[in-house]
Amino acid sequence: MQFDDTLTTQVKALATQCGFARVGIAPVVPVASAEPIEHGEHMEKFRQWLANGFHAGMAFMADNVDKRLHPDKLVEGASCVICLAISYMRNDDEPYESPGAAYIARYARGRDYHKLLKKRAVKLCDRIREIFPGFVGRCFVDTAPLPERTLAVQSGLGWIGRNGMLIVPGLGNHVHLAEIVCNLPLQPDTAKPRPDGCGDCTACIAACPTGAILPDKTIDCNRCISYHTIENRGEIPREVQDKIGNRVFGCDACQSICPHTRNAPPGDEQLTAAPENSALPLTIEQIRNWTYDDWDLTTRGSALRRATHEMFIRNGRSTTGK
Ligand code: B12
Repeated sequence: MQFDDTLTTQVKALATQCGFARVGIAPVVPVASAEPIEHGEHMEKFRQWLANGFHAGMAFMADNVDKRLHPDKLVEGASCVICLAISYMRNDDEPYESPGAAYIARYARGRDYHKLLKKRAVKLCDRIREIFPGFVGRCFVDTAPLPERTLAVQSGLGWIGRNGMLIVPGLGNHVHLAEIVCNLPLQPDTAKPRPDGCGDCTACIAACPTGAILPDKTIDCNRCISYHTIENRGEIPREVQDKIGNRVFGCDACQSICPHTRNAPPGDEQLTAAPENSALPLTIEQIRNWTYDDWDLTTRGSALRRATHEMFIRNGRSTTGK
């Protein structure tokens, strides 16, 4: 394919204008086989992760494996993936650490990132169409069978940290990702993959309360507090409950400890702003006694809505309160 350098520069400038903190271009060729980055590493790890049952109860992770390894199958005629990132870094942890407080993962304290990133990505598509009328593309945030972290690495946005997170130089790992799989002749950023900045640091592995981080930078969800509080619809195993502390939705332990996060600047203002009806921070006692209407109001416009009312009550009862 003949790449268009001028268009590549224009699209990247538009992405910044639409509110994305970082933008990179990944090739759309199957993540399983593209050169020159070790795409095979992703494919092998992903298959092994599933085979070992590390996806726990998330059966959907085993669906559409073919698409997940071949993003070009999501959009006919696609030639590249525009990878986008926004930071949700925040420093308002104090109220969540006081005695009796219910800990909510940082990403879920602000506005629902799915909606905000999608809105900005759709706006970006509209702007692109103005300069390239034949543009065909689809926007994705989190929910599609797309290997978002792998694509982000392949677009030069950052590297996969030992905690499994995409770490973006200058932003850290409190970063959300979005993608536009499209037909533009954009120059991929594969020539400048980010070097692994973790070095010998294993702080995240030591910080994980349940030992869920595996040596190959993937997570055993059977042990992950984030999985159990957000995705697991059944019982939380006793050994996880014993280590859950005051977490009622998600976990930030492996991110907070990361040296690349400690000095990260505050995240996007709109993304970190509280949704209209947010009642956060709450106490564990309040969560344990949450009515359906309390849940319905507080989770509106927030990623918290991924956990049902019943799950919040269960999570509140599973905490050790500390
Ligand atoms: C399922 C899921 C979960 C599950 C499982 C998490 C996991 N680590 O697998 C649970 C519910 C536990 C979860 C938790 C969280 N999640 Co989540 N989750 C996802 C989802 C939907 C799929 C992830 C997935 O495919 N997992 C399977 C594993 C095997 O794949 P992987 O983690 O991507 O790892 C691959 C890469 O690392 C790659 N790789 C490794 N080394 C290398 C090297 C090279 C050179 C290359 C090319 C590739 C490569 O190979 C691995 C195997 O395929 C993605 C969105 C998406 N569609 O991708 C969001 C996503 C990963 N989650 C996100 C977030 C924010 C979180 C939490 C921080 C929320 C919280 N505070 O509780 C935690 C973080 C836990 C952690 N340390 O990973 C963000 C992460 C952004 C980032 N900076 O990395 C994503 C991308 C959503 C988004 N659009 O912003 N999540």
